Amino acid sequence: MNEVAILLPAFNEELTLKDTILSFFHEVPKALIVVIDNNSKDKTAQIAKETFEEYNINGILLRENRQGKGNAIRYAFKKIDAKIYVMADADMTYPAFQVHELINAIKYEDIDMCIGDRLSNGTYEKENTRALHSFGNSLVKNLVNKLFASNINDIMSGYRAFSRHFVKHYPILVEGFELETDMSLHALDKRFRIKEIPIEYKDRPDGSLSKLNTFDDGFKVLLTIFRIFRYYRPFIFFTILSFVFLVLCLICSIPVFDDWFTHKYIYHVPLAILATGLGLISIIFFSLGIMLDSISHLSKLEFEQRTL
Ligand SMILES: Nc1nc2c(ncn2[C@@H]2O[C@H](COP(=O)(O)OP(=O)(O)O)[C@@H](O)[C@H]2O)c(=O)[nH]1
Ligand SMILES: [Mg+2]
Repeated sequence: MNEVAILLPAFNEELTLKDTILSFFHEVPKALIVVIDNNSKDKTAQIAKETFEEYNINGILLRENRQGKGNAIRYAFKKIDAKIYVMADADMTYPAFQVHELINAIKYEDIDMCIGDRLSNGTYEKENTRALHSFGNSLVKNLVNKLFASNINDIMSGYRAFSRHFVKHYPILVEGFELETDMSLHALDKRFRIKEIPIEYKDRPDGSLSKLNTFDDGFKVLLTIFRIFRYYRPFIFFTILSFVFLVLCLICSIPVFDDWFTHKYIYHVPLAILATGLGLISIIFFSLGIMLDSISHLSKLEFEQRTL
């Protein structure tokens, strides 16, 4: 089995793929380097093959038809056997020279997921000019840290190392760029051992474009927040909904109660019916919260037993 596999998802990265492969090859010559191509329209696949041949690199080119980084990594996680996995971008933004720090955390400290943290030493803010992107990042980060009582700096970093244990027990259900957040959530929720190491981040070289669209992904951030609550904290989510409907119910019932106490008769019949409906919805949401909370508890229990 390979000691280390370096996974490079690549979608139209002809400008930077070769340099990225070589930079990692230079640091860890024995590692298996895996490029996962996803219907690239440029020479990405060809460049991967040629670079492997030219430098006699222990490399594999995987192809995944379903578009998205999540799909690409999912395929690689299933297909590739290694003791330690590293994931990085194929765009020369992450420092290959720091890969040893990530690998050593997995190897010697029994860490399951080591995150290369772009935010702690300020290089990301300096290099990355997309302000909205940083805003979305910190919104989700703060929420996650509150909900999981954790202290992760860079929840969306694409530079990480994983233990085999993590890789083989991580069901990837996301298709695209939600991947990194999902990894962090899964690791926190299932209480894997996490460590962060500050890394240097460089913006893409001129001419190379990010595959991330700020507007689309801003919307995805909102979806992510919604999903976090729904899947990981259903009790809070449904209790909040239940509370909203309870408040509406109480507001609608004020005139109804007023009628009853002053006239011993109810004149606001439609309002009384509305209040009843709102009250029932509130109860339904609350019950749902309790039920889904039990289900999420059971799934955690089952996961713990399965991964003992
Ligand atoms: N296989 C595959 N890789 C992708 C896809 N989208 C992005 N990537 C790769 O994932 C990495 C991260 O994407 P990037 O555009 O750099 O995102 P950013 O670092 O957040 O700006 C890069 O190496 C991309 O080539 C995709 O649909 N399929
Ligand atoms: Mg990138």
